[in-house]
Amino acid sequence: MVNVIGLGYIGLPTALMLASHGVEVVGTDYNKELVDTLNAGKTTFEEKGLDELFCDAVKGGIKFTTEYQKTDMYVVSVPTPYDSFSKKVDACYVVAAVNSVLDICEKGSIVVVESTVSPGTIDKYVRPAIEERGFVIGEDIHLVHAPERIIPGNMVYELLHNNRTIGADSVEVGEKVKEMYASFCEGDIVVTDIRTAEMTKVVENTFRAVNIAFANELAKICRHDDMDVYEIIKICNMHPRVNILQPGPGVGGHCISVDPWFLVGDYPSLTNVINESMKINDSMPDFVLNRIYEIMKENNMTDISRVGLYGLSYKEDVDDCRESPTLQLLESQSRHLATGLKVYDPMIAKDLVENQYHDFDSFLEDVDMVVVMVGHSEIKNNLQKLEGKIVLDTRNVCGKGVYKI
Ligand code: SAJ
Repeated sequence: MVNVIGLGYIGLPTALMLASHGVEVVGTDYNKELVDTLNAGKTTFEEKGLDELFCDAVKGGIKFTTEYQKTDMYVVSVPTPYDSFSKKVDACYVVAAVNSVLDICEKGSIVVVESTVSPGTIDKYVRPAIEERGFVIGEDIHLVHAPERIIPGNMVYELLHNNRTIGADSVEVGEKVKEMYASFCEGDIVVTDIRTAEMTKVVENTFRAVNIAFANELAKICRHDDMDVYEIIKICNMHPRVNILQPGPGVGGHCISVDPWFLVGDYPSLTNVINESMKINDSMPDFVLNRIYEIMKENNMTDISRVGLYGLSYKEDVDDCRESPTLQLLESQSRHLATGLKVYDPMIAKDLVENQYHDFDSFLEDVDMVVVMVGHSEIKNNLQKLEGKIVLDTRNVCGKGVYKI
């Protein structure tokens, strides 16, 4: 039996995937409300294919509970928040989960940490916590780090098809964990050591962050001299060795906007490119806010409450708002003591911010200018609704003839 600890964005799909491929799974989360929702037959977030996977997992006998289970295999997928001041990862939830496993596990159990951690976290925080309890690692308990790689918006497909990395102290234990993941994973599974696995995960996300920052910097250069950044990127990408990403209103989500800071926090004097890249990405919401003011001026608009932000989530077709550029922009606006921007997102049912609408048409009625912050399918399929509005399209989904970043 596998006990998956933490049923959030990664733990839940992983538990469901295992259970729908013949593995006996119990999912544990300390949030009773979340467990009750799952036991009532409902999933807890929007994700393509998740509901179907949930049905298969229920047929496969998955159970959800707040209790840790006595077994020999644990997968820990709890959050790893980072301290925005020190830029360091906070491993407290991982350590707490491992401690709870130690309270109950069988001798020789394997604990697989899936949560993203900064390189060295397992050695610095997890091993000492285990040893302090008198357990001998490698005998009483085995430690493994198997960082997840799935992208929100295409999680189910990527869980099945992405290659995976497993970091373990011994090859035998690594191979045992590989066997578990191979129950559903059709990609290659590489077994390496823990430190390398920790580093690869953070490096992958840092690679993407730096490349997005490059696109964002190009957007700023092009804006400065009124050049079309999208046309330039399109032509550059026709070169066989160039593949530039897309500029946007900022970088959100709990991965790419966070993980590279772990490296900056740990190696401050060695991370110039990464540090500058993160600063460029973080500057984008303010850059968009300035664009809004510029465009309002150009159009003799004075009332900011006639401007609407389309999209609150951190990217298209997901309902996850963590570190979202729209939230960052609103925060920056309120720091400048200006408020009044209207907001609408078809994926967000809850009231999260002031002046939030839940119906596209009423939102459009109340604004003269629409700022596309997220390119949800809804807007891509309803571009005609924007006719007659001033449009600032930060995602390049509205075609030509509108303002861009
Ligand atoms: N973004 C841009 N321009 C681009 C691509 C993305 O501005 O060209 C923005 C998005 O709008 C979003 C942010 O960057 O705000 C991040 O989105 P994303 O789709 O690039 O990535 P995430 O954060 O959803 O998922 C990433 C993935 N990592 C990599 O591709 C290296 C995923 O595989 C990881 O599993 C995930 O982080 C994670 O959990 O670490």
